[in-house]
Amino acid sequence: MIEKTFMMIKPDGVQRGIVGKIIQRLEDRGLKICAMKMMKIPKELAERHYQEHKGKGFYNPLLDYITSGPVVCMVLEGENAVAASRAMMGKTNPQDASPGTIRGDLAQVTGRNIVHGSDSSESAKREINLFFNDYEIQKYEKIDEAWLLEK
Ligand code: IDP
Ligand code: MG
Repeated sequence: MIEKTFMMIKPDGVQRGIVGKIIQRLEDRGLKICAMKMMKIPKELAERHYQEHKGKGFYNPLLDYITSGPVVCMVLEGENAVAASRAMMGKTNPQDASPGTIRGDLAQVTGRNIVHGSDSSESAKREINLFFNDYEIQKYEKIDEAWLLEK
């Protein structure tokens, strides 16, 4: 099933200069970039994005972390894009993330795990709407689609 997901390179990924490396992995997998922008997340948006974690011990540090500098937000499309991108990210705690995953290769601790990705198609829809307007999300065909997908 072709679907969209929301992904974000967190402030530590931007500061560490690995934005290109992370995007390269997503492009290499064949995920289509439908939207992309850099922004510094306002506190209110961070609270809405992470509302499911309100009340947890890591909630306030998480808000501080995610608002600490610019992030790169993306909408990606592909076959089972939600699960595919989660698998590419690896486990939340980089110590548990397999080598070959973004977190397993490029991060060390949960509080600085460099990427966010939607965990279900419902959260993907919610997060895409939270971060992007319709006109920012591009609809286009890529020339490799006939070779990448069974179309
Ligand atoms: P996910 O990003 O893999 O979906 P969630 O459980 O949704 O993981 O947590 C959201 C984010 O909150 C994590 O990516 C991480 O940055 C932060 N976080 C989660 N648990 C902890 C923790 O125990 N300590 C510090 N930060 C945490
Ligand atoms: Mg999550």
